[in-house]
Amino acid sequence: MSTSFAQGTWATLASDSARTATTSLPFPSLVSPAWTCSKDENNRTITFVARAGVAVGLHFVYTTGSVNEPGGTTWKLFAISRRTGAIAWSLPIDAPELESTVTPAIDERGANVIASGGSSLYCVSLYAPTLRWSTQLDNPIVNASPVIARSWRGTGRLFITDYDGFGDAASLYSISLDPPSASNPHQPGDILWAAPIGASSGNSPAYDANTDRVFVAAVGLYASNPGKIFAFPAHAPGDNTGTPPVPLWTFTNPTSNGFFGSLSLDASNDAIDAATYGFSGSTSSGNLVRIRASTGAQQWSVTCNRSASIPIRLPGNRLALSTGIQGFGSVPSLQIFSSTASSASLLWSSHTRTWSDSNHNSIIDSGEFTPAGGWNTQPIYSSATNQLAVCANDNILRILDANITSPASPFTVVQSAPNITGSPSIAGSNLYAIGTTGLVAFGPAPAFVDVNTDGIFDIEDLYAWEQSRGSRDVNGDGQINLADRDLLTSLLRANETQEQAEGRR
Ligand SMILES: [Ca+2]
Ligand SMILES: [Ca+2]
Ligand SMILES: [Ca+2]
Repeated sequence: MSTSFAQGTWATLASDSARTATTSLPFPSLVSPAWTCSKDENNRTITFVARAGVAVGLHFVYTTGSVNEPGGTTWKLFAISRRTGAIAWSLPIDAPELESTVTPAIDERGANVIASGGSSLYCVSLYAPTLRWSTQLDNPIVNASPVIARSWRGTGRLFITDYDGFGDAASLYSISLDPPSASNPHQPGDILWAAPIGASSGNSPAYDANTDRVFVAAVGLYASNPGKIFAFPAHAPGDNTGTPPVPLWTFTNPTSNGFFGSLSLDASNDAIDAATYGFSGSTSSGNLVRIRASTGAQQWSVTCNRSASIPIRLPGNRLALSTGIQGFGSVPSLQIFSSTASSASLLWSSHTRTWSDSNHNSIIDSGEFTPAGGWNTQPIYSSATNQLAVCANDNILRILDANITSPASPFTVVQSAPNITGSPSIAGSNLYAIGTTGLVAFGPAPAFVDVNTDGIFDIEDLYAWEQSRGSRDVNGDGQINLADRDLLTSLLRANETQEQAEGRR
């Protein structure tokens, strides 16, 4: 087999449909990037969305960005070669609204990637710039990433929320993914239903395949009213009639704060964790809740620094939460909480642990502490090394020792990389993140495709494929078909782009 499958993938925001933001793999060395992608196929500079995340397939990194072309600014979904950092292909999309930071989602079964721009979703082949479908929602998609729902219970579905941050007209959408069949009258991309969820901004849904439930948080009816969390059945009798299902349960936040982010699901412990963003009140304006996934019953609520980031489960009944903003009485901070079945408490905050009051005014001023985290960045936990990778507003990605068990536990930076702005993704031995100079990759380049097994990757591999010689299952799905040829062609294009770029230097 010519293709290595140890290279791994990162399919969606926070890694998986439960939004665990956890990897079983160690982080790579951050000493120097393997490559930085900053130019498109025409050597024009790409502007990526600074705080966005990226999806990673076996061969390509998927993310959106803009390019200044002679006719104006064009937004595109880019597929970037994991081996070389060169653009393999791109596809135009609508411009995102409100500097939306959306992470694309990979549907492995359908071999597609789903991106968003404006009010539209775009479903594109993983291997070539082939648009499978696009669907327009009622409102723009802002900071919300889709979740792919696949289980034995029915056909594939995608769930996404649209934006109405301070009104009451946002919805959770159920969208069909699979081709029509005897039991499925819908075309891929059809909206099956749109369930009203009030005000919504940045609320990425999560999915549990065992119970076939979709969970989504929301801002609340208006910004000064409590946030909500809803559970919906992913497949319901009314799906073919366009009637949205009634929520299985609705949780109402005990404070007046709303949820502006996603939630994490721990199905084995029947738990959902989510944090709110409170607009006033220093570093204690938000709250972190744990509720039962089965009933929506609250287990506990604890005060936290404001956040739209997803809480991360750590060993020893602890949670990590990226919080805060520089200003408005808040500061960027990584917070660690400890919990029991019925209560939780703040154990540690990076801003207080690293604070030195150098001007002796008893106020935590900018520059007196080490920033780690922030309300709009998503850290990753590595269970292999017990470390957290977290970005901050100083554009430094830090890997921290997560062995934080008491207020006295040190703030230990194991390694760091400068000029990183976006939420990191881990795939195999690689870490990818958007930075100030482009998309950056760390770790060794993944294995290359070698159809004719001569030890190099070039046009001869395409000739071999056309002549039915060699290892032709390029995408490793067990079948040999045009998807393999598409992928091979895209990989060759990225190789050529790379060689041209090197020739220009
Ligand atoms: Ca001070
Ligand atoms: Ca070859
Ligand atoms: Ca194949």
